[in-house]
Amino acid sequence: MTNDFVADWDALAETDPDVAGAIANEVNRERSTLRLIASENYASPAVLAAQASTMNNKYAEGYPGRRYYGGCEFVDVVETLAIERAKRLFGADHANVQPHAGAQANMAVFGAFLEPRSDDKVLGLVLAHGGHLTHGSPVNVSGKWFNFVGYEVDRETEQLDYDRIRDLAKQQRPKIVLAGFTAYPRVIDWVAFRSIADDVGALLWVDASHFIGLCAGGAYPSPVPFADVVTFTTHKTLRGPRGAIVLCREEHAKAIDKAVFPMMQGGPLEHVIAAKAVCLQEAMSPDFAEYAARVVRSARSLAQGLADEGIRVVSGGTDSHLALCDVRPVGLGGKEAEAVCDEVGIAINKNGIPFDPMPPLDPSGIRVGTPGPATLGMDEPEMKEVASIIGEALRNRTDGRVKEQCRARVGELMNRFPVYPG
Ligand code: DSN
Repeated sequence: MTNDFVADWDALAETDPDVAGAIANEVNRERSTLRLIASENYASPAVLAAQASTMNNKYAEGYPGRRYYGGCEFVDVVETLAIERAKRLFGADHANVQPHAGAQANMAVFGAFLEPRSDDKVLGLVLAHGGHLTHGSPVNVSGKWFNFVGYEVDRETEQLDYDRIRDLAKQQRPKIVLAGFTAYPRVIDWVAFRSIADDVGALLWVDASHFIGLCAGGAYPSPVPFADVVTFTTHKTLRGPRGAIVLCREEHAKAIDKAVFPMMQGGPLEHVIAAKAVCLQEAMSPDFAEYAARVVRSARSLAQGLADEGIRVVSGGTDSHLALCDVRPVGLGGKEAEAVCDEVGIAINKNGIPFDPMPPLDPSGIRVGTPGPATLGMDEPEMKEVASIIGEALRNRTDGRVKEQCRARVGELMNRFPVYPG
């Protein structure tokens, strides 16, 4: 099989040196920076190649076999492959692979099941405790047009309290119970959520964006057997292109498909859907299961290492790819911690912690994650070293010489585990 047209770097560099230069700088930044942002990863060269294909050029409104344009026979092949692989990988009745991003996948759930500005309620975790902008934030359409009621984690354990969520559900009678979060490190009890939804006759919607790759690799419990609808992004732990997928039970398939197109989106991004098909295939391999296990064990190791450095790990640990940490015990806030880590070549993000007394733009915490380093092959010993570097840098944040040493230690790790080696 040959393809005599492939995306052409030389053509880009000649046509647009400004864009080409920024892309080259980004490759170098990725090669020299340790990626601990829990929602980021490295897509494989095969995934990147599919995205850079001529499927970019094709309009294909509709679904495979039912398009509004001619010439869709090959985009139909990739979209069908993506659909069938998503169904097989997760054991789902139905998959819609067209959402451009997680926010659009979540909008499709609203479109399928809710009337805007009606009494229909959704019960979701508040953003400040690990929810998401699209889970009812007042600045997002989810909170502007839909009626979200927030639950919180328990103040003592900093974990979900299923009895309290059940009580709130009985009081509020939501149409949808939403689980699945962006900064919640622990395992989520899908049986409990299913039973809460059943108790009040609600649908169970899971936003599995953060941990779906771990489910694919068998390292975190899958919500798919329990939920009516599951949305997820494909670029986080699943290690695919930027985009999203909706899985649902057969009875909701028509409503979800209509909500994605034509309600929320127009032409699908078939080059990205091709890349989604590739990442789904990759996620079926034994290597991927080993990867998912490595993500979780190295996150545990990183969390323990940070605790050993005097940083407080929210909820006492992690069962997933991320740890949420309260950095106040080492004498600073999340914003400064992010900046210090950045100076030594470690990318993390500041993050609110449950019941945070500090404001969102200068919160008490940081969020760290291992999907990126685990893709590079790093494991528990490297995460111990990373925790030690972070502890050293944060404690000695005013000492340029120590920070230089920390940067050199990060450089040594990045040399041993190269990003996109040539
Ligand atoms: N921005 C993503 C995250 O970092 O968790 C969620 O959309």
